[in-house]
Amino acid sequence: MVVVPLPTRLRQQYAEQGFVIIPGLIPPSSFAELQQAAERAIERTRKGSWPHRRVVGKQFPPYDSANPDSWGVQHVMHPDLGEKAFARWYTSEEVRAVVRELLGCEDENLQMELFNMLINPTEHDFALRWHRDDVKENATEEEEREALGIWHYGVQWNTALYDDSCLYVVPGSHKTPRTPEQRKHSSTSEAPKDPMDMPGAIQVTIKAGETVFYNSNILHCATYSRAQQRATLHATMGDTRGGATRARNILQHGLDWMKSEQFRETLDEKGRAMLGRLVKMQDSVNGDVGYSLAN
Ligand SMILES: O=C(O)CCC(=O)C(=O)O
Ligand SMILES: [Fe+2]
Repeated sequence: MVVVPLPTRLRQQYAEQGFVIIPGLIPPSSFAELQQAAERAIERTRKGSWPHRRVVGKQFPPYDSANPDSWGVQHVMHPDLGEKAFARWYTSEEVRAVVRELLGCEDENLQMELFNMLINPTEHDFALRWHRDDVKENATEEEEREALGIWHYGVQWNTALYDDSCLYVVPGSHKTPRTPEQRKHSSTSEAPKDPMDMPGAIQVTIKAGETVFYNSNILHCATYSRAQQRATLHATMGDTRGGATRARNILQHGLDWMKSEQFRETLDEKGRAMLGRLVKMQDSVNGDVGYSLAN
């Protein structure tokens, strides 16, 4: 019998299904610190004193501030937020080790990207339609195939600080264009009445402390109940071997602040190297990258 080592199985499952759930990414010694940092950031966001947020009514960037009810805190590593625990965790060996494994790369390829937090709105329920993060809903089958064919150079993840069942995915859909039936369920800007009407859909449940890593071009959607507490760390990391393939998807969130010396100073040596790779990518595309999806 051939015994496949665990890391390989993880990577295989990620490659085949487009997502994988793993426990223990937050060491017990960091859990309380992250939860407290999250609570402070959420409070500021809901009070309106943290301006970088995802608002009810806007599914994708650019977000505005028209609605005070928020479903996300943007840029949690921003030096103005003053919560160093976030960058410490994002650049930690625990996180980097899993990302290296899933991407099959080395530390020297890791590119710092997004780090946001997804939270429950408090006034309204909200939901995101079925989508792929960087493929438009009206893409032709050929355009979809082409986009999915190059989407190997980064990974996205949700790490739950409280139990979280908001996300739905269609396993395996990161590799293949939508079927005509799946296309019907993902062609408008409307969120679904019932996400489970999508052929192949499953609901993803992560317990506090668990992480779901996913290919952000897997077909997915999410529902947000104002009655269900959510504080889920939501991040991406890239692989420099992809060049600027992820530029639009990442830079559409507005990452100029990451070029500041003030931010750089909050990072350790590994973090600075990861940041340097992002800045290099940012400089290589110089200019307006547009938006992946329309609201
Ligand atoms: O809420 C989630 O877990 C998913 C969010 C999402 O799909 C997005 O921001 O594009
Ligand atoms: Fe998404």
